[in-house]
Amino acid sequence: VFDEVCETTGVTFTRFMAEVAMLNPELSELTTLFGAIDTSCKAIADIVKRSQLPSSETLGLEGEVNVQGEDQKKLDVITNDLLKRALRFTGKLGVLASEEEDEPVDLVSSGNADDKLTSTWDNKDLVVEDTGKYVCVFDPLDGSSNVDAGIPTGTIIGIYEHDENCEVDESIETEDEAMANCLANTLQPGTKLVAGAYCLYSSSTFLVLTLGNGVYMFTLDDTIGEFVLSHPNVKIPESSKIYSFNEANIEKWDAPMKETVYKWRQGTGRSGERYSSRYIGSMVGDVHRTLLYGGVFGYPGDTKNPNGKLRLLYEGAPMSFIMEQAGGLSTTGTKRVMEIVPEQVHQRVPIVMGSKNDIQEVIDAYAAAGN
Ligand code: P6P
Repeated sequence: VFDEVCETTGVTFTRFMAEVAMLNPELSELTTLFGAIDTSCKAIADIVKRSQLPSSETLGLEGEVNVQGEDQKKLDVITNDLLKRALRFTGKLGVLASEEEDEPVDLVSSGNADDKLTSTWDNKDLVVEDTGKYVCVFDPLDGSSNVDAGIPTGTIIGIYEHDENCEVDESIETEDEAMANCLANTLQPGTKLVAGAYCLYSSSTFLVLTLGNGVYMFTLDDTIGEFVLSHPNVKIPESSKIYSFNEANIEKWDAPMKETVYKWRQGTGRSGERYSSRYIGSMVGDVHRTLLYGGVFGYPGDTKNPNGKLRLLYEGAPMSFIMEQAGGLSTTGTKRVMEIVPEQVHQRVPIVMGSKNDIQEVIDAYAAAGN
């Protein structure tokens, strides 16, 4: 998939994707989608950075509550529409189905970015864009509630190939059909992902992706306005001494998870090392640190929320794909996250991901407990 130019630090994301398309003509449509993602991440980074200025128009709440019962922020809606518009410009979109639309929006003929942008705020965090070849699911600004405090936030993206069992075509006449078609195309397990990516808006702006052949990390160079390859072929340390959870919930966790973290705290776990706790409360930031420094990030199930908090489709699966491609593991404790077939678009998944040896210790603890 790649040749040495793709391993050369400093190569721009644009050049990287051009090389991928040249070496893999069948991926040319995918690289076009990533052109839209590249542009979107730069634009969102700028919006987030400027969002706290007094002059900013993006402060505060939109005044609506989304389907999850959460107050949506202006930034959520702006970044959501920005990403949809950028994807639409690829000229590939088949059907955009939204609970907000009376009729399915057939974008193939219009391809016009000024046509009615749809807000999919009934599908909090999720936008289903059916392309001619690909289905994109994404969380446009994960952790957005942290922006006012200057805490890192991110965009998470998963790209699936079209499920051949539900082709998009002009014969789709009703919104129900379009939604059914989209849902069928969307409810694919992580093992079907062709690409997983995230953008991290933090001390630097990063674009991290996998196409199933390793993990490539780009850093935005503001002077040239391009993402440049800073970490080719990222591999997560096999062991580490960092765990990253919201420990306020620890008493409610599953026993194997709880006991493993107790051992890590006391230095009586498999490595005999005493671990440190690092938790940002913003998934993209926590996963990024875990990829680079090693360790374990997770949101386990607990007695109140047996499936934890994070969403399978557009948080758990794409991030698990990246983690596995970097040599890490991602589990519910008893199941590989990437193998779970979604039943609902917003279903949550208990998830623990990170360094291979540490995650194996968790998996073995669940197995020993008979789970
Ligand atoms: P808690 C942010 O709201 C988010 O969806 C993820 O980015 C983050 O990992 C998690 O929730 C934090 O949840 O319950 O620790 O605040």
